[in-house]
Amino acid sequence: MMERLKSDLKRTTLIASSLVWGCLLSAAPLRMELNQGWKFRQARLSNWYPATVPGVVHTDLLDNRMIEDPFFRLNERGLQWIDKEDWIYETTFTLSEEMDKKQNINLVFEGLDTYADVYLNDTKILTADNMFRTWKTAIGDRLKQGENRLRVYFHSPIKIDVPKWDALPYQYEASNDQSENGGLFNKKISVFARKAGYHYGWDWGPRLVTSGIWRPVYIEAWDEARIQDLFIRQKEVNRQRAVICGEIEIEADKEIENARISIADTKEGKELGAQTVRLHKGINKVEVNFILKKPHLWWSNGLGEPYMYNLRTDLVISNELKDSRTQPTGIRSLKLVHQPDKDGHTFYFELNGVPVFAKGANYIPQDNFLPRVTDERYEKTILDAVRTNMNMLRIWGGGIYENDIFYDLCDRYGILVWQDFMFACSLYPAEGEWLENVRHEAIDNVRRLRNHPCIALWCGNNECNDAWFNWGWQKRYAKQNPEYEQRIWKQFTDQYYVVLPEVVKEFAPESDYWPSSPFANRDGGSDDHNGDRHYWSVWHGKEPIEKYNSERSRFFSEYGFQSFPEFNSVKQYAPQEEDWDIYSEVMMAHQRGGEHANGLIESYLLSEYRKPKDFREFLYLNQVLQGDAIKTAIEAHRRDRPYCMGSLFWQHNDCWPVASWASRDYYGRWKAQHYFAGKAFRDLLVSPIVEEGKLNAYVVSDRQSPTNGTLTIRVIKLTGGVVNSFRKTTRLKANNSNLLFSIDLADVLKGTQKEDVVIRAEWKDKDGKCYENNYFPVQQKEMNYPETQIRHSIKPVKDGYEITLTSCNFARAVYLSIENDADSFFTDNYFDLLPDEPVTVKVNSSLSPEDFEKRLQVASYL
Ligand code: BMA
Repeated sequence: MMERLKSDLKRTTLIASSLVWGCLLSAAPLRMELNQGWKFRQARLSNWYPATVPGVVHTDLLDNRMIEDPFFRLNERGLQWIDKEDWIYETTFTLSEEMDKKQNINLVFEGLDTYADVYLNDTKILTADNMFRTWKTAIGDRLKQGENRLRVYFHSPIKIDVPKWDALPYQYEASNDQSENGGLFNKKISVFARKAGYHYGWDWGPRLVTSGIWRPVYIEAWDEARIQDLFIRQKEVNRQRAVICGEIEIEADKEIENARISIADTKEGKELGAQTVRLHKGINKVEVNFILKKPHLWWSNGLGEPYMYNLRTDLVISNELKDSRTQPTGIRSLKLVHQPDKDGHTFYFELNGVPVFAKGANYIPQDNFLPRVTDERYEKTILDAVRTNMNMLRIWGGGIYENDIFYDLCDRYGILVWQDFMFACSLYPAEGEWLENVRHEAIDNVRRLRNHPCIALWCGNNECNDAWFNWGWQKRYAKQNPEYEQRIWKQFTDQYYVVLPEVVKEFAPESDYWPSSPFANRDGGSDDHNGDRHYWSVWHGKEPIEKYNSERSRFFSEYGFQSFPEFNSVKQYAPQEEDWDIYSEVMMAHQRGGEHANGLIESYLLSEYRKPKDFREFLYLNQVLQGDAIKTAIEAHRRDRPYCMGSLFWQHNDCWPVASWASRDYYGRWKAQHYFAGKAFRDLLVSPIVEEGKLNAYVVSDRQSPTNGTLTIRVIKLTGGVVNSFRKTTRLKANNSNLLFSIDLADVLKGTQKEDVVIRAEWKDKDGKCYENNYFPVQQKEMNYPETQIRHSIKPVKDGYEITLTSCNFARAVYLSIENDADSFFTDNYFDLLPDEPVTVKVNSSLSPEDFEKRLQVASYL
């Protein structure tokens, strides 16, 4: 699958040309990857070592056994010297004869992290200072016959930026920069570098400030003319037609009389439009307009097929195919609806005219060492969103503009992307050269991503606006010196209200721009009637979990709750028995919220559950607690539609093994939360809750048409037997939160103690598809869970086993694991067993039946 995906996306040169034109054409642009023969060294020392490109210095040191695994136990601490050194990377290359003959030869770095001087045959050809930009330079007249030497000198980002900090009379806020862990005391210098913020540490991440050629580097060579850029602009899209303008940039090295540029749909094998133009030397902008009648629309996960067109653009000169580019794209209209209504302003996404309730999570980079994230890891990350019924991921501003593959996968699987620009929880020196650098970064990335149908929004930053108004930043500067306050605020407005929106408007005019997340109004903090909201009163604000039920927002773009990874994962980074305590030195090094965060977990846990008996049980219960919390929030947000139209929890993933708000740990293992979220995000949600003494049951439908079915409510004794039951057959309104049942809890319970029952709500579609949910009328520690015995039978099936479990009494949060086999994946886990109602789950495993039986462990909460 990945191979196919990759080849779909490659710029089609010779192969495509030969298919279309029946012969191989030597005129096409050529490309040579420079990923071989690299070596590296510490600039002031002399020994060279083999290097991997793309890569970063930390992983090269690791591969050469010069450092220990940075993620293991306390190793991060001993590696802080690396970012204070300069590093040199070097390779040699020889151009093929064919390439050598071309008129135009460029060297392209898709990413340099970060302060780099590039030398070709000892001449400096490039100076780079932004890891988010693409760096390209013409090298034709600097090439030698035979072997050429390419050298990249990386300056220490610390040595470059500390003097900038020292020179200022004021400091830029950077609340998550762990300068003290890097030995820099209070010098928070991350704001000066256009480099991923999380490299400098975050409240879930280590401080490992990398350097390196982190994305592909290659040489491209061409003659006469070539396609330089391509924008499939969707000017108007509806079910009847799509008005498309292909905006193509052709670079020519001379005047060319007759150049034909055409766009074809390769799936249909049909030309859609063409233009013949005269090309001038330099960049030529050409438009190819066409209309697609009754277009096959692109839909997000859950709403329909994410259909992708394959559009091929050909450049033909004198009957010769000069260049060809295939651009997969989805045709859709997608906009942010932000309009006044009786409560404030709406905030929702409308896809092809349909209001979409956004279900999903916030996404951070998958590793501190970005180039080692494989395509398989990317695919699993996106599929884990699809499998849990998400339709949106927010790429958060303290990381990176993701690799193409991320967006390709989101296109393919129907995951909408909320794209932050890379600024988070900080203030920046946004003026002069620095701001111009940002403008180029924005242009590079908006251009690169604008053909992806998944992109739903460009957002200025993460939390910078709220921090200014609500975290006391503005007041702090005003008190220090009003001139500082004014200067920084002007920089802020220039960046987020002028430069970034200008770039979006110019390069992706149909896309929406939102100044910050969260954001309500200019000149103020976020609120719950307008815009999006980051809700952290549960967790950071220590409010009880049930507060999720009453807090409102038009769109929750963040909320979250922490847990530790499961025991099998903990053993990978903290394998020694002395580590197995949440306050051990090693576990604390992998808890960046510090003792405060551990304290929060403990106090929430003890207010909901009874005290765990040991470390392992603590990890298990912490995960169930996190799952309960996020389930509560998602259900509340969905019940509140259409007032609320989005629920993105914090966070989908981790960048190293750590206690965090993540739903899946660094190794990709699902926490209880991910299972719970998957159920709470299904297209129908049945959600029972006691409100003002009444048991209410809502059925929330994200479907586009009404649904017929039956709601059943059962009050089930924990020891078996039904106390009371209700049934209602009805028609559910489409795209709506439907309150279907509301009866006094006392009448429902018929005198049975709350502690002795579980309330089971089920919705069954007319065609039999079932949705269920359990509701507990009191807190978990108050429940009278009876002792029970969980029986299971195991059946071998393809790629693993099927396990059927039954329990004579109710069993809460049944947890299945395989001792010392962390990679088995259970299709369901941490689920409840109703008395005598079997549940079957599948697990992938290559263990023998005997081994599997022996190592399978079944636990539940008592
Ligand atoms: C949010 C994020 C992150 C942070 C998280 C947890 O506000 O934007 O900056 O990691 O909270 O504190």
